[in-house]
Amino acid sequence: MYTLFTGLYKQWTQKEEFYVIILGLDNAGKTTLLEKIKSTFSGIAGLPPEKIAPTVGLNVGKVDVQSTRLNFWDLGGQKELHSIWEKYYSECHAILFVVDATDSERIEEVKVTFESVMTNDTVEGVPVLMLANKQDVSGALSVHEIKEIFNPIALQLGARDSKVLPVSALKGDGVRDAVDWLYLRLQRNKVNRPPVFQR
Ligand code: G3D
Ligand code: MG
Repeated sequence: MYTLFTGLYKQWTQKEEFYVIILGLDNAGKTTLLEKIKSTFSGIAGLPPEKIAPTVGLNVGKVDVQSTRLNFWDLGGQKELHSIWEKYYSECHAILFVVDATDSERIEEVKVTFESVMTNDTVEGVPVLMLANKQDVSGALSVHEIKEIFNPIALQLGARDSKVLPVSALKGDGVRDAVDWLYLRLQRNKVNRPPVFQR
């Protein structure tokens, strides 16, 4: 009886947790996005943009969506740090890949980087959300244009969930939709990547 109750108690009080890694080149807007996700979902103001320094290590953010905890890991984008990304692949439940849609000069570099992430066996089956960031800037590449560029790579994604959404991490436009999309996909992919439970 005691074990039944403690079991039930655990079920009621434990929170499902998922880990989402935020990847992309340096300057894509990853840290700005993380701060916006935190302020959108916790109601507490995040760091103002002028206080955001280039990420050297790791920035983390926790937000609760319904009764689920989402932990975001913003990994530094500089090339030298890409080898660190791999260490997080096996533990992540989803990937947010941020693209600076105003920087068409670096699109080739983005493609190479995205492809190397996607072809890594450890992230097989993990839902991937690509964000076409900086949509507040006129002339930014649209979701349609980004899709055209990345379609050949998307074919390699196989049956996994993937999507491209427009956002402005700075203004917050599209940020809630992006996290909502992730939340649903994380739930749907539970059989492949079960959540962790922590009290
Ligand atoms: P990173 O963490 O991917 O390296 P940051 O990128 O979050 O540090 O952002 C890099 C620069 O892009 C910052 O500008 C930031 O304000 C800007 N930025 C991020 N998201 C957006 C966006 O949605 N719209 C616009 N217009 N700018 C954005 P600075 O000037 O501080 O380098
Ligand atoms: Mg950063």
